[in-house]
Amino acid sequence: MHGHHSPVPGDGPASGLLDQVEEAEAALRAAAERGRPGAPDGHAVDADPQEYFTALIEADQKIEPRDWMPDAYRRTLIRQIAQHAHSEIIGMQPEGNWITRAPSLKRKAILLAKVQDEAGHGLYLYAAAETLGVSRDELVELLLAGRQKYSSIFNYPTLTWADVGAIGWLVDGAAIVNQVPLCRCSYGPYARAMIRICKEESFHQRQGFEILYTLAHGTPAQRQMAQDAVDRWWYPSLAMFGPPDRDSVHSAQSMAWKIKRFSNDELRQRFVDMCVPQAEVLGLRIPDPNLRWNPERQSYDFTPPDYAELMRVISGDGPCNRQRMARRRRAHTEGAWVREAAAAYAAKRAGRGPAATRPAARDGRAAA
Ligand code: FAQ
Repeated sequence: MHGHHSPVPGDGPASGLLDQVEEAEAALRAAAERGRPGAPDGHAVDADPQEYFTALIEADQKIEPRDWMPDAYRRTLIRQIAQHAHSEIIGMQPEGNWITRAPSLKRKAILLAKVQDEAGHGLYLYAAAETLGVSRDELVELLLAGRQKYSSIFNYPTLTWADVGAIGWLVDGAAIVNQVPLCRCSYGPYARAMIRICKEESFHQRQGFEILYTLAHGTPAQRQMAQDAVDRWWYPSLAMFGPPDRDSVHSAQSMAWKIKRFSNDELRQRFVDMCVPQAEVLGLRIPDPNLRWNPERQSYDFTPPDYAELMRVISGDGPCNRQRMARRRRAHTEGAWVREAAAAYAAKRAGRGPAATRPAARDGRAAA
């Protein structure tokens, strides 16, 4: 119908977005081959560092860990990447809640794989943040002390099996719409991590869509369960994109630095436009009486989420904030022996010389 994203299930609801990930990957390679401005040998020796940084950004080159960067750029990236990493780790909880109760062995295996992917995304992101000069331990401490955030969305409860479908379709859908442009982020390690994450997220969205499709075409009770889940997850998913542009404190600077490529409201609109035709395929209703196609804007008009609620949830007062943090603290304490054992193992391997350490370092197990 309208829009470029095919809603046909076999084609995958996010296939248009996957093409954009491929393009971003090609752009990353092209930037590396092009070389850096004014520096045929890869070094700009006499340039003013601030000017050179700006020139790199303007030329759509990537900033790499070895490069000089303004302190505020570094701090912004640490804030955003850490928040993103924490979201992946905390985000394992709402779905983890259903691993033991998934309706079949197949569903259980798929959900288990998805939740494991999220742990992996957290690790790529912590590793990207570490290239900015902080350690994963410090970031975890900041989260546990309540001094860094994670996404508001993971403070909502998963009441039924259909919620696992709604999370995949809507929450992962929102995550991809937000994250595909981050594949073009100016900071190299973050952009590269996002490419891999987005490819995996598109599978996540597909599995959620498929769960909802199955329920929506099942018994009346299953259909009702699917609709109820969509009714509860729609507005919290819209709120994931952050405050409206007029209240977004970081957007202007982050866009100037090409960390963000689109504003919160632009991405929210894109998400709505992607979901409407997909909801039609699902046969489920988006719970917004004001949702309608606007031919002038070539987009859907919609009711925005309750931003006062978003602010309450962000500041710690959502339905599950306390439970999520308590469980994360407990898991951290109970996991201390695993970290100690991994560190002892890595030290032992390191003691055996480079030939022995190489395989362990390569598959990442040494980085406890
Ligand atoms: N929740 O000035 P802005 C996933 C904060 S997807 C909590 O607009 P910015 C995958 C914001 O940090 C979820 N806090 O900020 C998955 C700032 O506070 P600060 C994770 C929010 O950074 C799926 C303040 O409000 N995705 O995990 C939220 O320019 C299923 C002012 O806001 C990412 O993190 C919110 N919704 O734009 C896993 C993507 N919105 O830091 C498991 C990367 C805003 O000054 C299962 N991040 N805040 O104290 C971003 O794209 C951006 O950081 C935004 C916010 C768009 C989230």
